[in-house]
Amino acid sequence: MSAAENAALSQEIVRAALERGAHLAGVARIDDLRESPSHRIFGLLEEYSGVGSTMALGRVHGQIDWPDKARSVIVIAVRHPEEAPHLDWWRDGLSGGTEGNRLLIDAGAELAAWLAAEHGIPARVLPYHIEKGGIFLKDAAVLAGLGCIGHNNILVTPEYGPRVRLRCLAVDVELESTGPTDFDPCDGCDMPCRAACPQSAMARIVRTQEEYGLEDLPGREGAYARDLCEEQMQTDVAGHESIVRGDDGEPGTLVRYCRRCETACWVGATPRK
Ligand code: B12
Ligand code: SF4
Ligand code: SF4
Repeated sequence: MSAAENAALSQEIVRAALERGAHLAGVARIDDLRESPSHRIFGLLEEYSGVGSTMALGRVHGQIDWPDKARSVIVIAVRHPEEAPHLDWWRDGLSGGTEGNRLLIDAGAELAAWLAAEHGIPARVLPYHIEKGGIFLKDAAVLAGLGCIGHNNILVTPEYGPRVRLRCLAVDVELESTGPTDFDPCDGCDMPCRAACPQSAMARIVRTQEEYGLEDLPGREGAYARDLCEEQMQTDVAGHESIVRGDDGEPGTLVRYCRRCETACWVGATPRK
């Protein structure tokens, strides 16, 4: 495939993803991802077993299971606007955990079917959890040109700000990358995202360039304290709502995790009426 054909294929894939329910999409190269900040720093950080992680036997700290033979990932994003908060709520008995995750899983499956049928390219939707073979999705999204990492330590997109959730599909074909972009709304912003945090998780520098040998640190300059954020997640778990599970009618829980650093960002916010 010539370089021009390759670039055209990436653009065609992005269009196909948007037609299948994704609100944003892009392509990143696995070789670039391997060198990206989260993948580089992961093994250097203290081990983490809180919310967002899962048990997997026999794993080594810092282990990433790069998908076999994969050369590129397709990143898809679904928006989670504030006026649809239910998209983000974790319900027992809901396949995918949240309604937003279901939309991502369905869009990913449809895109994989299209890639196989139209181009004979097998694609695998990667798991969410790193421990189950997932990769760091924010880095993939930045490299695919969807946006940048903000002072709130999450992906900020020009269209929807940080109010998106992400998934990746791995393909064995080396596709032209669609990013990165030089979009940077944080430059000069007075950081309402940080002020909104109930745990002051980004109030001071907790990691330094000297310590990690990396310029791109959590919260950009090392200001994101994962342990404080995790404390809020545990508070949110404790404050769950009791529900009846949709799948088997058994008692279950609904958890609304904190997302104040996300919703306080002005970028892509839906104008209030
Ligand atoms: C474990 C996890 C958590 C844990 C630990 C978080 C952590 N950051 O360590 C907890 C439960 C605390 C958590 C909290 C939240 N999470 Co979370 N989490 C994850 C998960 C599963 C892995 C993330 C992780 O461990 N990162 C590891 C460490 C190494 O990196 P990091 O601290 O995130 O910082 C890195 C980046 O900032 C990046 N970086 C910094 N500068 C630059 C520059 C460039 C160029 C690049 C490429 C990268 C880069 O490199 C840093 C390392 O230096 C991902 C899903 C996934 N598979 O990726 C979702 C994910 C990151 N979470 C997400 C969200 C939304 C949240 C919350 C808002 C809670 C919520 N309601 O969902 C908060 C936000 C906290 C915050 N401000 O960062 C979304 C982010 C969406 C977005 N817009 O970016 C993800 C992608 C899941 C999804 N469904 O899409 N999360
Ligand atoms: S509010 Fe948004 S634009 Fe401003 S610093 Fe925070 S993430 Fe960046
Ligand atoms: S998710 Fe909540 S606790 Fe965690 S950093 Fe954002 S505002 Fe702070």
